[in-house]
Amino acid sequence: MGSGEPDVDVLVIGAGITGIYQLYEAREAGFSAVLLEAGDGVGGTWFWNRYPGARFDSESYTYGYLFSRELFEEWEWTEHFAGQPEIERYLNHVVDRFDLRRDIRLGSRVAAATYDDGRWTVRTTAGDAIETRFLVAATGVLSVPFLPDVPNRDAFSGTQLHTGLWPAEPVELAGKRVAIVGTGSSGVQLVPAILDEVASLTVYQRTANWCTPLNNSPITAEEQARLRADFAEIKQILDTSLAGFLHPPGDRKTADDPPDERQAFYEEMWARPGFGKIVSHYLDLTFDEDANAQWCEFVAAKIRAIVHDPEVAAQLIPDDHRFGEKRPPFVTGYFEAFNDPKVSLVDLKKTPILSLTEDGIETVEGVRELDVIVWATGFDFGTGALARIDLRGRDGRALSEAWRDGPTTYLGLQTAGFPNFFFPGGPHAAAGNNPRYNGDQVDFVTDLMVAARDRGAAAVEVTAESEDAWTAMIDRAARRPPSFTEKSYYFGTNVPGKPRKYLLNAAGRPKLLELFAASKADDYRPFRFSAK
Ligand code: NA7
Repeated sequence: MGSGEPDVDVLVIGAGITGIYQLYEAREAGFSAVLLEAGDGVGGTWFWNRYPGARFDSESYTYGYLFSRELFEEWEWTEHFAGQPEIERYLNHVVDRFDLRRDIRLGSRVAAATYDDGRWTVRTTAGDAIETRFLVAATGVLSVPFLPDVPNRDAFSGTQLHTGLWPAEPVELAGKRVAIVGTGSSGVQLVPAILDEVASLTVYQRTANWCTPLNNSPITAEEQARLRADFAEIKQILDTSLAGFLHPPGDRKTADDPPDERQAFYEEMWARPGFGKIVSHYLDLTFDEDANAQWCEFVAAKIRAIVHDPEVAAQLIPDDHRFGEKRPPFVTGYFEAFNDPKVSLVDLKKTPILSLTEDGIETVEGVRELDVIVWATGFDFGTGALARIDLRGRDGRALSEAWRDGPTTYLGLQTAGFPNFFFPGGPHAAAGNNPRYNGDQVDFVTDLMVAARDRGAAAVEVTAESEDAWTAMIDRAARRPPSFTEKSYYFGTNVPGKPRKYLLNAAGRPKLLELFAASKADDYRPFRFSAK
């Protein structure tokens, strides 16, 4: 190793929304680039999560790319919150529109990557090796499905599926007795989507979630025209907003409205699309316990009004966390589904799963016979994908070793001791609408690679001091409201044995943008450029 030029300047891992953009940006910056993708198609999250009902809960036009006005104008999303098939079509369109496919190798899973002397040698599970100057892991935060350790998993003779690994070929659910384990964003989307076709549906719920309506609708021709005309303004708002949404921020606190106006405001929020009901809510919603409790009571009353059986309604109302303490799911017809006699709810806190049997799921109440079990049990969030690659930086140090107690990063995109290695969209980055801050990171990573090239430096690496400062700030900020709490998988809580470390960017997107700008203005002082 180390002699001659590497095979490529930039190797990107993962053809999700971040990786596709990174490939585009690397090429625009004049780098030779290749992208390795484990799946048989592009789309990342939107390739793998093809379960019925999978869809955006950010507005489609705020989630898609903004780097090309032509792309924005020519692609017509059909719904304010597009479904998975349309999203997958969009990402394929982008790849073709910008001629990216020639540099994408599908079915190519990266097993290992080793740094030495200003370059990375990347090895695939098929045994191929590629040398690259820069390595960008756009491997995502929700890309490694988590399966709970249930006794006798293999004893079940029916079909088992995970929402995050849904097969490309149609899954026969018609007339089947189906169980869904897990009631996070995926589970609650799936329930109403398959209700009509199945013979019975049993929902295994460990924790009830604060679900509120998505309020999706088709985009009218008039709205399409307005979106096109407003591109510059939309981009400006999205590029400067706190969390990457178009929704206007709230402007008053709960107590500023008298009780009757407050009820009217809550109704207005309930009718808002998607994250509008958080972004545009009372300012103290997630800061003030009493303000939060009042909204929770409003949502609970809605659930009681929708669900006919009071006992079932009570089970569907969270009793162990505030609104916003965990990532709130958005739903279409979820609570209504429980009025269908073929749907039943099992409370896993009262009746935990004991094991699988040949015929179904066994709890203390006996065996429920099933044909299909869907695990909607989430992901090894944040670090899962990187942990599964044998990454070795300077002196052969393994990333898994460096991150034994949780990730340490600078701006959620690089870690000391791993030169020329970047992970936009990874741990310590997430701050709202994913593609917006991931895109910010890709822009910065590309600038940094260009800066290294311009200086004739073979290696660029964040200093330990910069990394320590950012990581300490994340850990500190994670303890302050209105952050998610340790009940959230954002702390790794759902995966046994995982360090309890905050995996989002608790400082938010403005801080990220501020430090990108400061770093550039300061000649990239948080980084060290070197000959190897
Ligand atoms: P989530 O939000 O992590 O939800 C996973 C669900 O699975 C949740 O209800 C969990 O209950 C449940 N779960 C997890 N482990 C178990 C075990 N061991 N037994 C029973 N139930 C379990 O994943 P999703 O796929 O729904 O959503 C992921 C993201 O996609 C979401 O945040 C959005 O960004 C889109 P728990 O609440 O932990 O008690």
